[in-house]
Amino acid sequence: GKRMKVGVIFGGKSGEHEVSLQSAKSVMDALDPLQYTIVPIGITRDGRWQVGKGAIKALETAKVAESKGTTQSPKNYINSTVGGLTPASTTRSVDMLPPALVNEIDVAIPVLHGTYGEDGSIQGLLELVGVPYVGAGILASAVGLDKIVMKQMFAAVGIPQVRYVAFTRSQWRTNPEELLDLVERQLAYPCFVKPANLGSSVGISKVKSREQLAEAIALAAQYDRKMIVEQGLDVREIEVAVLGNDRPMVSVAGEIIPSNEFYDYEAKYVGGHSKLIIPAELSDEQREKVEHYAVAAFQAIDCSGLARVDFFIERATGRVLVNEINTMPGFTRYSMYPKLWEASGMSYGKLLDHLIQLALERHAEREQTVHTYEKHD
Ligand code: G1L
Repeated sequence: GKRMKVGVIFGGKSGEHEVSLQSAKSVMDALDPLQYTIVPIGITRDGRWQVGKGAIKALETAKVAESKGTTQSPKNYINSTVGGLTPASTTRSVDMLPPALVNEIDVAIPVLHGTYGEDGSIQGLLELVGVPYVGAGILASAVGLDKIVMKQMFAAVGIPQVRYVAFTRSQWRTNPEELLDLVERQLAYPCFVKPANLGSSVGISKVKSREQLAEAIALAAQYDRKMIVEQGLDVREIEVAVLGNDRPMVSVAGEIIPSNEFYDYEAKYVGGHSKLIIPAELSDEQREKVEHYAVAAFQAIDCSGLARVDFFIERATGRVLVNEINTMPGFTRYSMYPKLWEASGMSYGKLLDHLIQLALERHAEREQTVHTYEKHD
């Protein structure tokens, strides 16, 4: 048959531009050229679309030019803006999208971090233009990026989690002392302070006193409107990969042995020396709980395609707690998610085949839904 045209969307404005490029390259390298024609679709740091062969080069050289202090505009860009950097009149229309995205591709693979990639924005755009895409939809993407809403969804279906206190920047500013009292009533030191949103670990602190707590909240408040303080526990960190739509499969579990005091930004994205142990050593009972709660978490946020579900196992009690669900996990060949499937017998290339199939199935399922209302007689 004819080769399927796969648009790989990558880059974007947020902090993890490089991570996106690395994952996108991994994906494009692994897609079987006999089955797929790849259409690279880049978003530059300043929010312009960059389509076709030159896209990856242009995004890389744009960085070099930037650091030299020159603003070199790439040759084949389509002058539209994803962010709010140019006047709305020139940017906020659907016909400013790259024609390839709308007319050419059969399926899209969004490989984007943060603001555009995993908060549901790019998914919304793809829904609007009617292009099937890999991974979670708008709702699950948005919920998966908001730690507070995520925890509320998990709590609603009885998934065990660590104790936490959630609040807004404005609550903090209005009465800091009252908030510190509240946290100290609910939790014990050490605890973790985190912005509710960010996909990465920026603005996260581990605190051991009221003074540190206040400082950490002030820091987190710079990164988000909403924040969370979580009970620190002595835990093992276990992760599993979930793959599917309505009847998702769960991979073997992996364990992360962190290199630093906690799994921070450095360890997570800049190489780091955290070790992965696959399969993780778990009791049968723990393994069953991990598998059960992984699917429960996936379904609680109405996820589709894929997600990595991260667990804590409390050393003192052996209790299994869900930490978070990540709808856009690291996705190079060496990332936990693909490695977990590799260990479960599915190669990186086959995993991509599977994800593309799931994208098409989800799209077909959506098209079966009636979107109009007619009076029945
Ligand atoms: F290929 C998938 F499944 F669609 C896919 C694409 C991208 C899975 C995971 C990711 N991950 C990311 O894009 C990232 C948030 C790690 C930035 Cl590279």
